[in-house]
Amino acid sequence: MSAALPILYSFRRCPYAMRGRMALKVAGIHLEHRETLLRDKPPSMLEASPKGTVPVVVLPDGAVIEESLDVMRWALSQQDPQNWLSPGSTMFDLIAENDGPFKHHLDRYKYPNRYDDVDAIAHRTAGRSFLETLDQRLSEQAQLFGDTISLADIAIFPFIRQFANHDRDWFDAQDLPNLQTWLAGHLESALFADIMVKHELWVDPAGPSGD
Ligand SMILES: N[C@@H](CCC(=O)N[C@@H](CS)C(=O)NCC(=O)O)C(=O)O
Repeated sequence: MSAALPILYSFRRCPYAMRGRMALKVAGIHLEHRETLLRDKPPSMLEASPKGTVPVVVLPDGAVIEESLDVMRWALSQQDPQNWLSPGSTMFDLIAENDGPFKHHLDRYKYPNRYDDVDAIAHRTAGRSFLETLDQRLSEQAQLFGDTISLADIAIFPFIRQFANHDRDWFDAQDLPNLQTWLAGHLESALFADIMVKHELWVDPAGPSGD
């Protein structure tokens, strides 16, 4: 009989799920991948985690991990072969800036129609100041916390990818050479290619799925 595996509920294009998947992958965690649709979440995922965001990990003992940074920390606590945790807690201030103010501007830059009275370009300008902060750090070192990859790089780059992709010509025209090189390196990595492999949609035996 094979041992039960952790279950991952995920959505391919979600940047929070991407960071979780990369940490799970680098830690070598074997798991059951359940690909979801955000507009049609599986009942068993909502039962485990009623707040309804991905990623969610359900461990064989029933414990539920429902925040992407907690998924990363859990995976790396099992095994951290590339020392992603080595910079320590200092990483979390920069990640909080990404997940808070930068994500706020990213959403309003990308989807101004979802909000009242929003000027997308003003939010692009505001978001750019975080890009400058990162570019400055990367002028002195190859990655955000030294010359090797840490949890912070992996936690942050999926959001910079989204910001860049919204208007690639604009992003490429900015004077942010260190950030552009850093982003390109992560997008070209084998790890990113691995976690972007397409999965069939998971059909929940526990309930109706589809329209
Ligand atoms: N704080 C959460 C945020 C996760 C999150 O917001 N994920 C989005 C997708 S990128 C989601 O699941 N949204 C729910 C929905 O759109 O219904 C985390 O870090 O895991």
